[in-house]
Amino acid sequence: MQKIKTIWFFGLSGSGKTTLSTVFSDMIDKDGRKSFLLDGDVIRKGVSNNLGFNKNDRAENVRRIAEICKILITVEIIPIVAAITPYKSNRDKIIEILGRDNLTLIYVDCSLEECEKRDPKNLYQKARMGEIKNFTGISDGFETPSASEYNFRIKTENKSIQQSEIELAELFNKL
Ligand code: GGZ
Repeated sequence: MQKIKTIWFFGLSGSGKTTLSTVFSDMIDKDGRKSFLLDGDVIRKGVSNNLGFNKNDRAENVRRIAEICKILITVEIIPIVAAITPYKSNRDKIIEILGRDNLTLIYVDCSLEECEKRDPKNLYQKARMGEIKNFTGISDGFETPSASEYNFRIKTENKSIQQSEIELAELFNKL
């Protein structure tokens, strides 16, 4: 991996973004380079703690993350993002901010059914009961990307974390 690019993992809640982005960040660090992980869930507890989950707030959240990536790149730290980034307009915005050539978009592909089965934080269950509003996949949309919208797709359904790690290692070597 020569040029410093942002690596942006996107997909449904529970698809595996946090797990894969953490593994990827470790691979970069073991390679002797510096990375910084920006996880939507964490960002929303600080930088974006005044934002909710309506369309405008999601757009603003994604914009802020992209701007942080831009700053990290100036100090030669590889930004690794894990954020749902649900709409095409969100993906277009990060391309506008960072530039297509400075960005590797990785779609973490897992069906809603499987994500809901995993439900590690019981968020889907709460969303089904109406306790969480605008929940992606349940009461808010996720626009499935066309192939031209991402550089790589990792399917996590029916796969162990170890299998996905092997795919990530292959991907790492291509970057
Ligand atoms: C989606 C929600 C919601 C709603 C709370 N919709 O899987 P998680 O728990 O750990 O990560 C999700 C995170 C979503 O933040 P992002 O910054 O990735 O979203 S976006 O890119 O759309 O701005 C989820 C949790 O917050 N969460 N409420 N209503 N996810």
